[in-house]
Amino acid sequence: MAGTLLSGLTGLNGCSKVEPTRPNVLFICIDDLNDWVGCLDGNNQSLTPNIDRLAEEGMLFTNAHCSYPLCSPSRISMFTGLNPATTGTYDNFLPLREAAPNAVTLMQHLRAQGYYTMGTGKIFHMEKPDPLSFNVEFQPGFRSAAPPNRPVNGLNLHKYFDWGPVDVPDSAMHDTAVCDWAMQQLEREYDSPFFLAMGLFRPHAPLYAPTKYFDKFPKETIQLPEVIDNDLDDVPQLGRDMADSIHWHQPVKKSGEWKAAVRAYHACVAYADAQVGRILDTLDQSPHHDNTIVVLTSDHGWHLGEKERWHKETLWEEASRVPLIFKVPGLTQANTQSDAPASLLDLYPTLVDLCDAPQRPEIEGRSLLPQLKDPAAKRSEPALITNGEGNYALRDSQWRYVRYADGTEELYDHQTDPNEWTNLADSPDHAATKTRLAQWLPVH
Ligand SMILES: [Ca+2]
Ligand SMILES: [Ca+2]
Repeated sequence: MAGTLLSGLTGLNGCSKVEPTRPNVLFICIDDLNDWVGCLDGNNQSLTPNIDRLAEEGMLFTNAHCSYPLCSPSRISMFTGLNPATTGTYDNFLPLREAAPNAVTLMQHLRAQGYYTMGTGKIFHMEKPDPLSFNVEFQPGFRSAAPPNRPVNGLNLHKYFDWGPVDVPDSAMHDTAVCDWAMQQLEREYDSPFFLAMGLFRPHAPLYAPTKYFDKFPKETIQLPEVIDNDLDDVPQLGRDMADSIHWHQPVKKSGEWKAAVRAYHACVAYADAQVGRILDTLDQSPHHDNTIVVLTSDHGWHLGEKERWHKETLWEEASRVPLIFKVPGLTQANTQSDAPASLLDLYPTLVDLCDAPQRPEIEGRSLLPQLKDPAAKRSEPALITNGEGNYALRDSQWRYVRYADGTEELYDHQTDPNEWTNLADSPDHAATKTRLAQWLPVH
């Protein structure tokens, strides 16, 4: 990789000694953001001008997936480069250093290579600090303002499962303070390359955001996600159990709150996008703008009623697909896209390549450098998604293949069925496709 990002340094006395300048990294991780962003095709009412701008300036991976559709397992996997099945991380309760005591996180590895590493907001679950990863961490020490008289939606299903506007300025929001701190770090000078991770909590529930973001989405214009009746009829029992692990869909439907929830999700995404705009503007005006890689992603998606599901933790597209954008000065071309399958597991080896650090042998992801160099570069390896022990999905350019722990299956053809409505797993016509994909399942 050496040589691409490089601005050379001219030595003293006219002697031209060219030394590679390792790039900085600004890593933006948004919580529970699915494909409802303008630059992807998840929902055409999304308002995300700043995320879209980053996609226009860099490369967008249109078929990127988390390795686990839940906060902590996804983040542990992303930052250790290890599959959830390798570390046995299947819930939000096992912290990083218990799940993987010997793991060297991406930040820890870059730090050992001379990077100055900084983190703010939600990087690991519950904003748990990790002094081995970061030279410095900052948390604002307050939670976002919430509306009075909760639950606003009247449902009383869970304290987080609520939505509505809050009549406060952006400064009353936790993510605004996180972004303020990250912006201050970009305005400083450094003696070494830096890695700055900023974790935004919205659009994680509760779906509260300042009123002005709700005002962008007039109630009467809101469209519900496209769903069909009886979609779960051709889904194996373990999949139906995942969809119904929390019984929220019928109460949402009966209460008439579905549109309000969709509106609130859009509003929270728009609020997060505004923070992305602030940090990108700050980077553009900073001394680091020519030599800073920007990566933006989410830890997993979110269902808003598709497959009668709310929340995450399923093996379907809504829970696994995430935005993934790279802007790499001197490497990525503006406004390019890759439709090769990509996994958040790939971020570790990709950033190691881009930062000219040595790869670590235990890492299970695969570098996306071929795609960053050539957006048309193909990749036969599908993205692997785990949800609970022994339950997997594989997603390639055309197919989603799901195999549950009891051997039951689903197969969806995204060329003809982007909503994953028709399970083709029992069709003999597709036996070869299943066999080809199944070779990528983890071996126990
Ligand atoms: Ca999350
Ligand atoms: Ca179906």
